[in-house]
Amino acid sequence: MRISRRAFLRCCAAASASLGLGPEGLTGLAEALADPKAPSVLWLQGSGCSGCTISFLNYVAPSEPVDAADVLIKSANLLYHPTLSAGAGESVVTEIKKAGSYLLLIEGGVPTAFDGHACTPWSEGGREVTFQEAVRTLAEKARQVLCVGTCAAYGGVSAMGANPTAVKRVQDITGQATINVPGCPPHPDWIVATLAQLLQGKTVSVDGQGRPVSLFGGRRTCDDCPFHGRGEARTLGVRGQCMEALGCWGEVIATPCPTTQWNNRVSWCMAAGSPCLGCIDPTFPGATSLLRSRGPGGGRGRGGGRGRGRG
Ligand code: FSX
Repeated sequence: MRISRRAFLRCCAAASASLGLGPEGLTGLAEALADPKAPSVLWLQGSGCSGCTISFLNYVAPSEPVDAADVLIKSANLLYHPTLSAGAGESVVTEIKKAGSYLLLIEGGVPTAFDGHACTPWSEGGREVTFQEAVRTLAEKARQVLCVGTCAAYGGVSAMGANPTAVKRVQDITGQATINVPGCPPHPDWIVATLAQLLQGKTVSVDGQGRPVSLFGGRRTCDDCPFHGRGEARTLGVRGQCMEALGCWGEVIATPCPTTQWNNRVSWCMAAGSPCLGCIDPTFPGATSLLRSRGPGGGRGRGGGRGRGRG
């Protein structure tokens, strides 16, 4: 089944509409994709749980394209994705080296201990290429680097605690600012909406943490939460009540989660009886330690538990 550009545009339109981007956000995308010089998409995976890819693959729609693989493989000129691509090894490296203009999507943090050999995506002529080397080399030629998920953007769970492989965020490796679509994992609509803008060659307006303002610069999550002000949950798993006393991050961060929801708009954290853990925040998951240290009703400050080092 081949997906038409028209179908891809419908997918992007749905994602953009759900994010409040409006149809103007897609203006010119058809022309951009029809341009033979349109950038390819190259996706790399480093230190993470692959949940970012799984989340992306969870994109489902009632009409074509029915899933994210259709979007990437058949509509967006996917050059390589470690999970989706059939090719691997030296043949892939050859194709990657031939790439002209491409967008580099990176999922997962970058291990730097052991000269980077804790993560080796491929070999070249019998030599192991580290993820660190691949990121640095390919980012130099990329039209834009897009970090998919909190691990790539800020280190995330991959860089927490003892961090024996010395995982760093992508920006620390490339020395260049990245566009960050955080979340552990990020919502598939967030990835598609940002990718659509980049494919059009548009400038993505970002905040001080590299996050698209169109996604993360709006109202506090709390403001659109249907449970805000409805009772006060004192234990995890209680549904339909405000989670503020449990350390919910909804009052200090802005995400479209209440409106986009998750798993094809079936549910989201608060509806499932969990406070927002702040997974789009650069301090995540250190921030969630607040839940353990404070316990139920343990105050609403956001001072302690933050500022985890980033190597
Ligand atoms: Fe990290 Fe991606 Fe969290 Fe997992 O690979 S952002 S651990 S959901 O999936 O990088």
